[in-house]
Amino acid sequence: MIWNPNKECMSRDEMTALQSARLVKLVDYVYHNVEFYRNKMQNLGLLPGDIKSVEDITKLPFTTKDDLRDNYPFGLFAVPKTQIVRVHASSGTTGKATVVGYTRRDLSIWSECVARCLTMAGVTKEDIIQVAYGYGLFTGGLGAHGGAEEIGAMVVPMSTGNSKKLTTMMIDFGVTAIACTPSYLLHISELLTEEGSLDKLKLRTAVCGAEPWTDKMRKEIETRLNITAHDIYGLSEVMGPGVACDCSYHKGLHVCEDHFYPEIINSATMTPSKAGETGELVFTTLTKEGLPLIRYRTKDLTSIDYSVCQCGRTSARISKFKGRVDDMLIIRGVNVFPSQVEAALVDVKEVTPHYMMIVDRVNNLDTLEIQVEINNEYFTDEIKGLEKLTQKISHVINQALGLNAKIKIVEPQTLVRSEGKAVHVIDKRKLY
Ligand code: DLL
Repeated sequence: MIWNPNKECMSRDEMTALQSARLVKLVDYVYHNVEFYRNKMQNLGLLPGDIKSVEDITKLPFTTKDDLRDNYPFGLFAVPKTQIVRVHASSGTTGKATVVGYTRRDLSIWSECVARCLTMAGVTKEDIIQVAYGYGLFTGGLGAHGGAEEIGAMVVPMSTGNSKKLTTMMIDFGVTAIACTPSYLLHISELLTEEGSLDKLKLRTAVCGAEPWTDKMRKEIETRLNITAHDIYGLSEVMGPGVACDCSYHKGLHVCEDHFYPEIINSATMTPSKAGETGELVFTTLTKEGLPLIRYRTKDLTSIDYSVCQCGRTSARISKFKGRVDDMLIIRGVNVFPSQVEAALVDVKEVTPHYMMIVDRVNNLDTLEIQVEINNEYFTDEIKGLEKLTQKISHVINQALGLNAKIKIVEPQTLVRSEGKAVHVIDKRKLY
């Protein structure tokens, strides 16, 4: 088991050799099993034999979220549906989800990667771990769950939505580890303080991710709860949580490089960035069977450090994320694109496509208000049936985003028109 903390780490040369061997196999696999990649490679005049090592990776085409959307739902799967044992899905840019399929082997590798991350956070089979990421199509809940079971910890599959029950069980069960978003953990810390139960807490460690957070926020969580907190990264298209995680030195997130080959590119020129430079993170999945991806553009901005970590691990480390290349927002752990709101509003005849999303953080929980302009035809001195219309839009938005938003209908011509690129988002959240 590679995640065993006593296992010796590979040298850089050994890792590169393993990655090259796996890449060669992968390219042959996608060429023969995924029409999309076969076509792309043929258009570039590439044959599988042209890729001999990771040094040749730049010859290969990129893959984007749009490619997944255009091949919705299962068009990029490399195996027949009978070999897929689970699917997860994440928001697409304009409403259609991106669907990810896993074979039994994919699930087993996923659990191992998460297990490595939990091990970095000090989780062992002695722990009782609450998984408070959402279970369902989102990869957080079931992903963290699989890794915790792999380690043999006692898993409490809380999911999200009932904080009172979570704090009660945390105390009653003597929970020692938790996996959830960092903002939610801050919220939980406030609840525990209000309840006066901090001194009954057995919690030691937390594995937080799915949204950006800073070292300052980590220290705040650690101080409030008297625990250590670790940053876990992942994205559904590539796998889910467990692609990378930080160790107790918190000097970047160790990438599970034997399964996910990282590159940093300059997204303006689409060329590799210089060593240590910040750019867009790109992953090639080296071992996935269900939905293998070649040079998938994550849109996340970071840099890579290949030096050996103080913890002794030799795996490449990505720095904490510095933002995104696109306009994706993460609200309560849910990925939201403004274009999804626009696409949903087009179907509501009573309103115009002018809207403004106001994102804030109250008591460490994200809030979303969407202001929508009523259509002139439906506007009189008082907007008729305002309550009903608000409910209708709330429903449409909830269906589109998978998230509740407060809807505020405003008079025609109220929202600011932009002369340049339209501004649809005011994000008041402060990442401290
Ligand atoms: O958020 C998977 C996940 C679940 C990761 C639980 C960690 C814990 P998606 O919903 O597809 O998957 O969202 C992926 O979320 O491209 C980043 O922009 C952002 N993200 C994920 N983890 C982190 C992190 C899951 N630790 C997108 N720091 C990614 C900053 C993160 N951003």
